[in-house]
Amino acid sequence: MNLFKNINFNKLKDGLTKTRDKLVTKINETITGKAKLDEEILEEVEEILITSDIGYDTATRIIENSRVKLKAEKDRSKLNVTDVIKNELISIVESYNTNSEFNRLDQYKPYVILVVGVNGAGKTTTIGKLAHNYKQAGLSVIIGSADTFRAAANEQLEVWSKRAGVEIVQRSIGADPSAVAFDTVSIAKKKNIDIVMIDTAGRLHTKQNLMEELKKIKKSISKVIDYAPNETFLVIDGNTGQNALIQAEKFSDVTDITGLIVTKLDGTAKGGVVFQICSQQKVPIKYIGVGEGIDDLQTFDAKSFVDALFDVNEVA
Ligand SMILES: Nc1nc2c(ncn2[C@@H]2O[C@H](COP(=O)(O)OP(=O)(O)OP(=O)(O)O)[C@@H](O)[C@H]2O)c(=O)[nH]1
Ligand SMILES: [Mg+2]
Repeated sequence: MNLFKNINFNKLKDGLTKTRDKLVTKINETITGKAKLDEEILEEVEEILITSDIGYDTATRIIENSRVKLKAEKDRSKLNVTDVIKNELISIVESYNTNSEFNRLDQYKPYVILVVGVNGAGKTTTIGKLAHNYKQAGLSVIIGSADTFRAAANEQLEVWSKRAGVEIVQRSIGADPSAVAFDTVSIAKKKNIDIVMIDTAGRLHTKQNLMEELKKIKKSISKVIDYAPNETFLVIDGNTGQNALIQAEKFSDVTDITGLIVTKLDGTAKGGVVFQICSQQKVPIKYIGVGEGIDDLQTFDAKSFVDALFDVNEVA
């Protein structure tokens, strides 16, 4: 499912400024003005990659592959060396980030998306942004507030539903989240709505009972429509760095995660974690959040992401 391709290069580039400073600017400083790109420099670059949340294994692999490629080439100019590293980064993201489920929307109506993640990761905001994008793409959308723990959660989702101009289903605080999910999907089925999104309460991946509750929500959805949910998106805060990987693992243990959404890539210097996630998770990153606004959700695309990260020119 890839109904909209929302990539605003300058916005992405702007958002990645801190990560760029940590990663690309340092690499540039290391390789600029060096007469010979020897082993020592490659090791320095490796060090920069490791300390930029790319992770040890992934950084080592990037350098190994770059070394092999550079050996075969005579051109050791700064531009070429940067290109080799860039291409390695792109291929890491691309090889693990195959979007295989295009155009399934015709087959499944409603198409049901469950959104999960730890507290404050950006689930509700992301649902609002997604609702807006789907609506713009001409689809009918309904969102269900299965975060029944806090009164503010309902209000927040309601604000987003108004912004996006989509219907919302909610119940009072303390209601069973599974019941809200059940209701939302039932209404969608009755009204022939295209997309259903279910917002869930933030849950720590270490709290077993809350994690178990996800199974219950999922089960209640499939009682209404046996094929649903079509997707379970895990929302991860880009600031969490290494912990993002643990979250992805733990959530995958209790439910089948079909896609990742990495938020708050604006304003963090830890954006390098995206490469680590791509190389260690079997689940693709679908979207990235680069701001709090309704238009600040972008389709995740390997080449645009790396190009934006390495583009050191002033944003026009
Ligand atoms: N800068 C920035 N802020 C974001 C982004 N996505 C979400 N936020 C902010 O992060 C905060 C938490 O977002 P929510 O959507 O409430 O997160 P949540 O996962 O629903 O939180 P809980 O329901 O409490 O678990 C809000 O202040 C959002 O505006 C993003 O991509 N960039
Ligand atoms: Mg929320």
